[in-house]
Amino acid sequence: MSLVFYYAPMSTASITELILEELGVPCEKVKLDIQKGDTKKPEFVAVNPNAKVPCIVHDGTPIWESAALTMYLGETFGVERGLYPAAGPRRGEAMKWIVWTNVTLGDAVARFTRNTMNWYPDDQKNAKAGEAARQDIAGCLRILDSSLAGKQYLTGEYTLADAHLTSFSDWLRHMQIDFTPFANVNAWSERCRARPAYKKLMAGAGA
Ligand SMILES: N[C@@H](CCC(=O)N[C@@H](CS)C(=O)NCC(=O)O)C(=O)O
Repeated sequence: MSLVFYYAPMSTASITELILEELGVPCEKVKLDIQKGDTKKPEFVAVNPNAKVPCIVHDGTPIWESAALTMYLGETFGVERGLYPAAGPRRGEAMKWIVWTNVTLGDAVARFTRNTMNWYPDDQKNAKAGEAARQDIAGCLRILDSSLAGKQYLTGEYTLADAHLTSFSDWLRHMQIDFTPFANVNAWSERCRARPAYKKLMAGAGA
């Protein structure tokens, strides 16, 4: 088995890094420096034409998109390790949360970032769009909060869907999004962040 993982610190690849750490699957890690243009180099674009991380090459097949990676790695390595549901309704639930993270929450977060963060030029920002996005993020957190009521994790037991959303939600914290009104989200997040795999990655953050 050969598994190559292309990543950059403090990027979307952190999600896949946590998934691989939870799974404990041996892989060759290739660190790219986005600022130095590594993702745009022809040798990487030949692997991922989107020129983005995360990307894996599993037994010669390139796979990209963090949501696809969590589901693929979960199906391939996670079921036997008790970290991803076998095919059936519970797997459907895990997939629902993984895709929701990237598509629904991800869209609101992308709009919020683009319209409020100081690394985008002011003339490309729209304050009303930024405020609408902030409210959409709060709406997503409300949905998450009520879905977690009476549950330890998204689908009952901890799965890679929890890891995926936990890693993504670190980005929300980084953007100073306040989780405190969402008690269930807070408690769930603390449980996920107490896991050895998460703590290990945080201890070496930026490596
Ligand atoms: N939808 C993709 C997004 C990946 C993405 O945007 N990656 C960024 C880092 S956060 C990247 O590699 N950017 C490289 C560049 O801009 O050159 C996913 O979920 O995997």
